[in-house]
Amino acid sequence: MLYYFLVPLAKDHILFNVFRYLTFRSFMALITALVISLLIGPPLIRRLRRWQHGGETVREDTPERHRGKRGTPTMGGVVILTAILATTLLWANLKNRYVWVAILATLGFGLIGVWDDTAKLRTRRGLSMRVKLGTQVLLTLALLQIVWWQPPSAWLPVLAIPFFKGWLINLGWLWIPFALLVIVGASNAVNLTDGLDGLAIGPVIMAGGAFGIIAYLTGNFKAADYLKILNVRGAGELTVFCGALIGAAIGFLWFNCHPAEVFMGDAGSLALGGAIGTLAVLTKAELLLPLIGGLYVVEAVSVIVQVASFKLTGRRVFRMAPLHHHYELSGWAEPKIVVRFWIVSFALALLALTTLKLR
Ligand code: 57M
Repeated sequence: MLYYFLVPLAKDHILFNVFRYLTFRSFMALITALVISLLIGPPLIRRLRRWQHGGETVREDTPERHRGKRGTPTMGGVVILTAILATTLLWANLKNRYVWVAILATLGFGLIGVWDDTAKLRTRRGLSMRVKLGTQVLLTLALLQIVWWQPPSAWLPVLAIPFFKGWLINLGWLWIPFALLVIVGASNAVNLTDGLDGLAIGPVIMAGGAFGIIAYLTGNFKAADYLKILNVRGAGELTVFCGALIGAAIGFLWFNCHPAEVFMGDAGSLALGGAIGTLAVLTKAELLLPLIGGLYVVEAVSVIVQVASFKLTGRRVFRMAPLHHHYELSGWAEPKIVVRFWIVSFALALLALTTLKLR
């Protein structure tokens, strides 16, 4: 919004020219989202605690040390959503189609999460997997139409292979189900990971930073040409969205660090995963997502391996899945698990960025 109103003033006052710069607006978005989340966090958490009459219940089969978490309010994701959406509307160029796809993905997945969280609080069961997945698929297909048809973008179905400069695969219409899998998969992988204080939100900060850099480079013709990556005109504006994502995530971490005052709920985990998956698709970094969101992938794969092994052999591979519970039952303290998982996540995000040069 500020872009729309202030950039035209640069004709009379050169100072307003600064609002034209992506770097300035992205940095200001990070600061704005951080301040918003820190300011609205306390009153919202108090309201969630009051409304939830003692917060989340903890399942019987959850590791013993989670018993003390009973009563922690959930749906703290509303803090994250508010900070991201308000900040992006304030600092991004709202004539940019990709910004709207990112906003609608975050809001849409977040509303599905709110629906599931309120159902869980009311009935302790939540939405059925069929309803939850079905609404996610319909939302994602609707979003993909926005980028697929207006105008038809030649680069969209093309996948760039990391490490191999110039190796491109054109999926054609198959890109639609592929992009659907990326976005819905990312959303549910973050959801599975959100099982320890700060565990899911930390890697969001790293993913926001990595995708912010990738969006900036992908949207910059000279940089994309130099790095031999796909140039997506207009994708650079997603850097502002990534600034908001990072700021909101840091602000939420202030309340979600151990011992957590609030859980993000599906309202946060589905929204953040949907946002990260959408960023990967819009910046043509789909094949880098398994690195940038490496922790989420490992957590989801640990569940798949555990369930498959149990069904096929009757034996578990891990003490408990997702992987963070395995380390809990191995005696690791919660903060130790979280910080070590963050370190791995950070290293994987850095590795992903090096592939932009090592090609
Ligand atoms: C999402 N939710 C947390 C909180 C958060 C198929 C199976 C792998 C599904 C999986 C499952 O139920 N996943 C749901 C994980 C829950 O967190 C809530 O959910 C929101 C995220 N969607 O925002 O509202 C609990 O996690 C803890 N927590 C924190 N700090 C946080 O900041 O401590 C969350 C956020 C919270 C709190 O205790 O209540 C969760 O763990 O349910 N199931 C599991 O993950 C279960 N694993 C399991 O059953 N493994 C089996 C098979 C199925 C693979 C096996 O290993 O044999 C574990 N989770 C629970 N109980 N609750 C273990 C059993």
